[in-house]
Amino acid sequence: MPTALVTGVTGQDGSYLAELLLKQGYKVIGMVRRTSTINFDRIRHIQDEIEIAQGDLLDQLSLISILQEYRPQEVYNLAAQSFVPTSFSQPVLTGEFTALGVTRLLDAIRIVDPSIRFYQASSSEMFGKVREVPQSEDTPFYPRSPYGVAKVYGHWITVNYRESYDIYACSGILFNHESPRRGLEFVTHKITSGVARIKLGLSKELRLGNLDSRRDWGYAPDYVRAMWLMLQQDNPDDYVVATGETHSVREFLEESFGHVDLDWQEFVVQDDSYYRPAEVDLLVGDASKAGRQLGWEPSVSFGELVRLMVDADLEYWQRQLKRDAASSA
Ligand code: NAP
Ligand code: G4F
Repeated sequence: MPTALVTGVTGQDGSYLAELLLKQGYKVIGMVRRTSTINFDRIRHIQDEIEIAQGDLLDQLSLISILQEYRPQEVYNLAAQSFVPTSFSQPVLTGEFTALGVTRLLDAIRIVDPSIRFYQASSSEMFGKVREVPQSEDTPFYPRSPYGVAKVYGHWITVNYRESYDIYACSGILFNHESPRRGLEFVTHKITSGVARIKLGLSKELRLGNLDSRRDWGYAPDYVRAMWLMLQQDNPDDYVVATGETHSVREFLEESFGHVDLDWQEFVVQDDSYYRPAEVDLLVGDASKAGRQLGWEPSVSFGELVRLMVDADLEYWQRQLKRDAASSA
């Protein structure tokens, strides 16, 4: 039974990747950082099937100790400060987690077992002010946020350790991917949760920032499959993972409010406080290399993604309403 370590297992991608690895017969070690309140909402259903190891990307010794104790063959580094606006207000902390954290983990691998296969969660945010359309593995980076800058560092240190120390290290340049498990602060889930609340009479408005930016939005479970495929090849490499379609935030609004027969323009309020100091206007990926070499392709369309997220939020808020009604009866 192979063993895999997943950092960021409590996050959106970590939870889906842990499910996939369990299905493939792996022993899964999920690294979690110490918090005063346990935050296992996304992994509660598999909590008994995985092992939890305490560690932090800020703490070198914890990373070395986990590798020494569990001896994984594969390490997926999904942990990061992943919210772009926070990277503007906490740029140094973002650099510590999202940039230097990658080096700490790669150094732990180099010290404990350089034969470990390593996946780094790189991001289309690295393309930022895009140099070409669509963006591929060969497109130059031009990050537009401290988060994007930190991810560029994480990407290149992964390439550098591969070339310097012969580590099987891959960087997956993943475009935005979403699901009902997406953090509520990200625009897709903020919108679909808002739509459900408005439909059920729990909210009257939805406050948003820039509606013109365009993203290549895919479905998270498809994207974790690409991560796993990258570590199963003969040679390590870097891959763009994307749908190849781009849509504006406005289109996301039309589709999601339209799904419940509402007109988004009656409910959305534009709020300057959600604008960023620098914006990434347009992302659209060319995943043809992943298609050719990994046999990967997305399985969920933009419309399907929006609808499944709205439906999941409607179900969630309906359940909450029933619970509230039962407890006040
Ligand atoms: P997410 O939901 O924000 O999850 C981030 C995870 O990192 C959480 O489990 C968090 O733990 C953990 N973490 C944060 N700081 C840590 C630290 N110092 N030590 C240990 N763990 C720490 O992110 P996601 O959407 O699943 O994304 C996974 C990875 O892919 C991230 O690296 C992200 O930057 C990258 N990425 C995401 C997308 C996307 O569209 N989702 C696209 C490209 C790249 P807590 O639960 O304790 O906070
Ligand atoms: O959902 P977002 O916050 O995602 P963003 O900034 O594209 O970053 C996500 O995708 C990256 C991959 O490219 C990941 F690496 C990163 O970790 C993260 O998962 O914002 C999307 C767009 C932006 O242009 C933003 O300005 O939506 C716009 N937006 C408009 N109103 C908003 C809002 N974003 C948020 N979060 N909240 C708003 O109210």
